[in-house]
Amino acid sequence: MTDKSPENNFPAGYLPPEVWTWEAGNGGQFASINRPTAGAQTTKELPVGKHPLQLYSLATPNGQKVTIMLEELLAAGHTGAEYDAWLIKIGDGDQFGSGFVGVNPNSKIPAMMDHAPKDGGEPIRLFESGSILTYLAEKFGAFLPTDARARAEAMNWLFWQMGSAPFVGGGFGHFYAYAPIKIQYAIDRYAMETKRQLDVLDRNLADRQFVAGDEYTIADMAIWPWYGKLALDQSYPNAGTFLQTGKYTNVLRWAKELAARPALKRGIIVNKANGAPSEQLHERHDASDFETKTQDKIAAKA
Ligand SMILES: N[C@@H](CCC(=O)N[C@@H](CS)C(=O)NCC(=O)O)C(=O)O
Repeated sequence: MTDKSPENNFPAGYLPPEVWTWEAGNGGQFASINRPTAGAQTTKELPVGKHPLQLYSLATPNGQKVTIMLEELLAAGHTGAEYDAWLIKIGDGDQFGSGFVGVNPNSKIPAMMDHAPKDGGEPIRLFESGSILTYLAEKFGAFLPTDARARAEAMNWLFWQMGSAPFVGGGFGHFYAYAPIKIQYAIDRYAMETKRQLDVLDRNLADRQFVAGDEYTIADMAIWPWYGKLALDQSYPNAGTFLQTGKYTNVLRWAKELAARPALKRGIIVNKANGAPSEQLHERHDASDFETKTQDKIAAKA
């Protein structure tokens, strides 16, 4: 790779070497927990609770999608969706333990095991939030229309989210909020793309109640933790003002409607390990845990 004006690069004078080499921490916050190789870094088995579904996760937007779905399934009467949710502290490197890598070779939350698959066979491993949502929707016959047209539209928006959100999280969020230095080029590039995506969603929601039509589906559950929270200014400090998210009135209307759902409210605090103590349920093993095991309740008992 050649560059005619290395003084214009950042840092000034930087030229990519012939061969890139890794130095611990050279990707800033979050990259410091990662490295350019895959596989287990420690030997550590995963706990297994009493329920058929075992979730290993953290309440980031990707994790919240799945706990929203599980709570919606339970609220709709699908008792087979009972689950144990175990906390995976990605800042501490839990995702590189051998047990976790066995469930997700990509070392990212969320990951899940189904110990009671429909065919009665061996447990099934699940990773990638979109795959988990689709698996659950098919297993329980819920939140994914069976009509081919409606189903196609739900899948369109589910895959839209999976493909688009990395530009929001890994692009805009990273460079605006987390990078150790503010780089205008990067912030401009990803702010524009994030606003473009919000506009895509806003236009789509102009004449529909939910993202895929008049049914609440896994596409809504996947999109809300990313774009709903961003519109409601619950994602990155000051990002609502910076991106003027209040202008996306259809997204806001939809985001508020979903935020009022009791199952969504429960889902987003499962495996949450930051923020207000009353909104942190580190592990979830029973429906009653919401009443007794949030961090404020645990502190009050101590
Ligand atoms: N496409 C994946 C993305 C999962 C993902 O990026 N998870 C992040 C947290 S939101 C993670 O586990 N990061 C840990 C790491 O990068 O080491 C999905 O949707 O499941």
